[in-house]
Amino acid sequence: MSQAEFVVVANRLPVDRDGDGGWRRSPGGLVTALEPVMRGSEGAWVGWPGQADLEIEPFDFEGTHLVPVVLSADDVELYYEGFSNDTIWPLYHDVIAAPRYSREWWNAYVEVNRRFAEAAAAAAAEGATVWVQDYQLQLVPRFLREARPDLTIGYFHHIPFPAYGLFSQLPWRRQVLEGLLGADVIGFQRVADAGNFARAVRRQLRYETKASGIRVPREDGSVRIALAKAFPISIDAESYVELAQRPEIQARAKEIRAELGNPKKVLLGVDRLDYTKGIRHRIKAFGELLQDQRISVEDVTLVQVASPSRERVEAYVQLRDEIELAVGRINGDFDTTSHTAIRYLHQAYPREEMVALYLAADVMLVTALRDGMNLVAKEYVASRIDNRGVLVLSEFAGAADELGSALLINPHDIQGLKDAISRAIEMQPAEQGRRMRTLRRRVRDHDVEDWSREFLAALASIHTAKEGGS
Ligand code: GDG
Repeated sequence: MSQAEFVVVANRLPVDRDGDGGWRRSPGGLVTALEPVMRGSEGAWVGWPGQADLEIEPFDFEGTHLVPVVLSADDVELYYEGFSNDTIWPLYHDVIAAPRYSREWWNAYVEVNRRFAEAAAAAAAEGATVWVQDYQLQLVPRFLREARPDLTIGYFHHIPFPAYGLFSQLPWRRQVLEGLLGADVIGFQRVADAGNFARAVRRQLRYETKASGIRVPREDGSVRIALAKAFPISIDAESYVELAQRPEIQARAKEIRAELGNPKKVLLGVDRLDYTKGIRHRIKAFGELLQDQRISVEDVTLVQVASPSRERVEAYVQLRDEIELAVGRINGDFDTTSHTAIRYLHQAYPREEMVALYLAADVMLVTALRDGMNLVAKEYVASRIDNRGVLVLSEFAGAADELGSALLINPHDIQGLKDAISRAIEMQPAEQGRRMRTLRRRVRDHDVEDWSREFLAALASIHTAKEGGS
């Protein structure tokens, strides 16, 4: 097998099984982000094909060499649903749900990370660049460096990195920090995440940091510099503009409003059904606005798309019950035979339908309690080619660092959230336009290609320094 100069390592391969046992490109943002880089480099992608116990040989797909990593049903339960999604996910999102610390899960996480690292080591050519993605694979950079010191290794962390007081709960905090520090560049969404990481490294490992550089001692006593820095991720803004311009999607947006009974204002939430997204807070604020008679169901409808997610993890089962109870109560209290308060959709939709929803929505509600970035906020903004609509955005989402012209809110402050929703509903077109133009400029000036280019440029400068013998 030929080896690749550029290798991506991610929990999932960038493909899904289609109905006929073939493969199709999966719709995710990461796949779109890396597509131009992969195409230009004839790279390899190491990841899980998405099905337990599926043993398949590496294969080529649209110019990328795909290297499947086998996960057994036990691995999926312990490494993925357990340690990744029931320990790291809640801990790194500021303990919104209680993280569970299980030694059995940790052991599986170590073992599976080692397997990913071995597959990546086998796929990479001498001196290649390897880019590891996200919190499921925090130990891979170190394992990879041990096996292949010739490689240049990058890691990008898509979710928040918590403050030291929380991070230090993790029984395996040292191993995780050492795992990440195997990388030459460790990328985060926000400046604050990179800062939290550097502080954890100083406190736990006693390494020195200067600006974004961390001095990591090697076994031979010499020191190398790892870079920990913010590289805020973005979207393929142009593709949202293109979808929003399509007449059939604009027509669908009108149809959606008509199907809702042509209310004066449509509010929209789009999230994976996850406790980090603040869906309950949003629903509570909306219910109280109805209760206070500040709005009525004839005039205002909330559409909440909650796409199914992690349905075998207990915290998600509970969350779904709570949300559905709250929605049922509010609809029971306020619906009329012709109008509904909350149109709740526990389904996933094609991207075309998402853009039609964005165009149909006067107000977009992003009320995350903690979120690495939140791409939905950027997608809404990119889609509003008419420069209309209001984004209500949580200051706890990474996107708030860039999208300061949104109505920024603290989702825990229900009164403040209610006032912001009211203000959004009443905002005049001139103010909507002013804000939306600023938001759109930011998203279009910094799209996902800029993100990957900037990250890879940082990696390349380290690569060059290595070749220069420093
Ligand atoms: C993680 C971090 C960070 C959702 N429902 C449907 C659908 N989606 C799409 C959205 C968006 C994506 O899924 C969700 O991205 P988010 O950024 O909002 O959130 P996470 O899934 O939690 O992503 C996050 C991100 O990684 C990238 O680094 O921003 O902070 O948590 O693109 O549109 N897409 C379709 N149908 C759905 O029903 N087609």
